Amino acid sequence: MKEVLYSIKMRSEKDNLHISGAEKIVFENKIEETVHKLINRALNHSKGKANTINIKVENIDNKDIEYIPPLDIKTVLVDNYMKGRECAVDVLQKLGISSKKAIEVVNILKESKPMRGAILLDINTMERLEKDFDRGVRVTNIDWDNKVIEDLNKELELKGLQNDHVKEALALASKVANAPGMVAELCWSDDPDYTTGYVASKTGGYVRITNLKAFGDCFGGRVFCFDSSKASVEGCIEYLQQSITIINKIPSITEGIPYDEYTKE
Ligand code: WAQ
Ligand code: MG
Repeated sequence: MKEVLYSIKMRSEKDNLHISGAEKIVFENKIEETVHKLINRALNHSKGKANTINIKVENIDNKDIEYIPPLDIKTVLVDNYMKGRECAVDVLQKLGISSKKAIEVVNILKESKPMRGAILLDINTMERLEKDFDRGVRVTNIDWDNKVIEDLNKELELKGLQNDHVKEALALASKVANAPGMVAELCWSDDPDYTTGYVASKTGGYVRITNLKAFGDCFGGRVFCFDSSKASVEGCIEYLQQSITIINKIPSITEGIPYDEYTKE
């Protein structure tokens, strides 16, 4: 008999402001350890100590799980966040978004308010499509397969990328890129001590950009660029918020390249 898996969702707040969240899928014998780690994360966060922590543990039906591979990882090295944002515009343009719209996508994230979910943007009209602008769309039910986690850790360690941000963001971005109608995702963290962000897409992979915001800045977020002519927005939101996805392969990881070399590619 197959072992039952559990989805664990954590979100924490301080005075109604989002501090941190997490999505995990684990076997029963890992529930306690995982919940313990997530509570510690919420209580010892660079954005402040949470005063409300919500944890939800639900068992999931194995037959509902979709297994997908991760996006491949590239890293572009930039000297400062201004260059990084220029680079993000370039990557978005490579994915077929016009330069005017690509600049607007970066500006939308720059000007966004703290949210626990992501902005869902119609790349044709540049309108936001979330039902609740304060919350955004929250991607749930996503994690790495228990069977690949050890090899993944080794591979990331080898490339100097072994941290929770990378693992969690790559899993999330791989699911987002697989959503119907999705063109690209732009992200940088709201954690003041984490300045690396990325542009991810099914065709371009997971392109990390080493600096997308100033150190100490606690504004960040995600913009999902969606093409409303390719899929229904309801279907896309349903996929992101309801479907259960497990990443069951190891990504290929390319050595970091300086921005001026990347633009020649
Ligand atoms: N669904 C939708 N949006 C989310 C989710 C989610 N499950 N989790 C976080 N967000 C949004 C929310 O607005 C957060 O405030 C924002 O993203 C940033 O989340 O390769 O750590 O967890 O080195 O702070 C990317 C680079 C790190 C990693 C991103 O984001 C690397 C990161 P954080
Ligand atoms: Mg954060």
